Amino acid sequence: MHVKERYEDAKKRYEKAGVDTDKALEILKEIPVSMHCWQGDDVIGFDHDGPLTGGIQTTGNYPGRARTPEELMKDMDKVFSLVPGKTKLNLHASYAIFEDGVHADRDQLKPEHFARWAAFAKERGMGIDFNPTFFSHDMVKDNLTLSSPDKEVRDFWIRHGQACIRISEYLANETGQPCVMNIWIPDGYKDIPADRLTPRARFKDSLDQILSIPYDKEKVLVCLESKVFGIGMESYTVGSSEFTINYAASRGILPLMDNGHYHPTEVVSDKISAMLLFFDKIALHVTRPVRWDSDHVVLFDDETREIAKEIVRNKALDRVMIGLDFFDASINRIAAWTVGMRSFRKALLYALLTPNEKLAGLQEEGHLTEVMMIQEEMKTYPFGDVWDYFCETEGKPVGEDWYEAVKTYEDQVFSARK
Ligand code: RNT
Ligand code: ZN
Repeated sequence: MHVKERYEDAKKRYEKAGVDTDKALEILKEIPVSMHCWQGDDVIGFDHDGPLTGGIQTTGNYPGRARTPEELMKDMDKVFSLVPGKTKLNLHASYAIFEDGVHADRDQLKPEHFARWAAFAKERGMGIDFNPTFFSHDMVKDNLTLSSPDKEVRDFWIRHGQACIRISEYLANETGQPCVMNIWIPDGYKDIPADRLTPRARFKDSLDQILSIPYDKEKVLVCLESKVFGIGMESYTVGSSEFTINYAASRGILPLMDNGHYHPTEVVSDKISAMLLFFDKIALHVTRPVRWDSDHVVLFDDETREIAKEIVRNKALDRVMIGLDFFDASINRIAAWTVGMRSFRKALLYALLTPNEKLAGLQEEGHLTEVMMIQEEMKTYPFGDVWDYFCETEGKPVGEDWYEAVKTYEDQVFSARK
């Protein structure tokens, strides 16, 4: 049976369950998902030679890592050709492009250092999200940046944060789409600290200084990402969940939740509704923690589906800024990106194909047996037929066909990168 015929059959089955598949697909293709540039080069960037620091780690040594802006852009284009739906580009400050070799330090970065990225996104009709890079730099002293006791260190990173707001506004102006600018700092201590308050007070003050410069709040959506621990910062992080939520709420910025940044049995899917009651907008880093914040490739798994359901059924598609954040260096990086992007889009489709209102109504009336029964039965509905049809109508490969393109690319392009 052809993709279209399979779709027509599936559509009838979903109709009986109270789900309009055509409408679901219309919504699905417009949901922006931000693709992080850093999967392509193991979070290294172009502005330094040193290693990845800040308590995050890539493991693996698969051939083909992008080493230049040209290689990274080319790799991303390959991914874009395999991934259906609306995509945004997520950049880190460390991916600045210095023309004619004129280097600028992090606190001296200017919009011009991102002009080629702006042009790249514009040509593809994409928006750009942005991140200051508070790691992999020698001004990170003793794992501290904005919370450091050393004023020189703090001031350097405050200037970096301010520079990034200006760059974010420039990117928003260039692309005509708001720029989500996420602040994450690694700051923390390996062992039990003697003072948990003072570093947090300094972090708070540093953030206030970053946000004190004028910027257009419609165009730049500043976020703050929390984290429970990092490698080498196991006992304490300055930017804990409580710090971040309270800071964001009191300053009118967005909290960002990364689902690798909580205690192992905590789930972000359960937090979204609570946050939506108090924030106009929130942001997510969707990742896959395996035993720790390992940043494995996002899959179409239970928690990913549950996160997507919370966004869809709470009618929060324009209030939750979705970005992916993973970096696996042990497998083909184009495939890693493609699987992650396709998986999250699948999760969104799964949520859109769930009879959400009917289920909520049953819950309200106390029919909890039926809620469980329907949720289980929906799992074996012909979801794959709708997904395949979506890929086909978007002009993207159906099923595992995309992997052929990745293999050809690996043979032709990666083999020359040794
Ligand atoms: C680190 C945070 C952060 C980074 C990226 C590269 O634990 O998740 O978001 O992964 O900024
Ligand atoms: Zn993150």
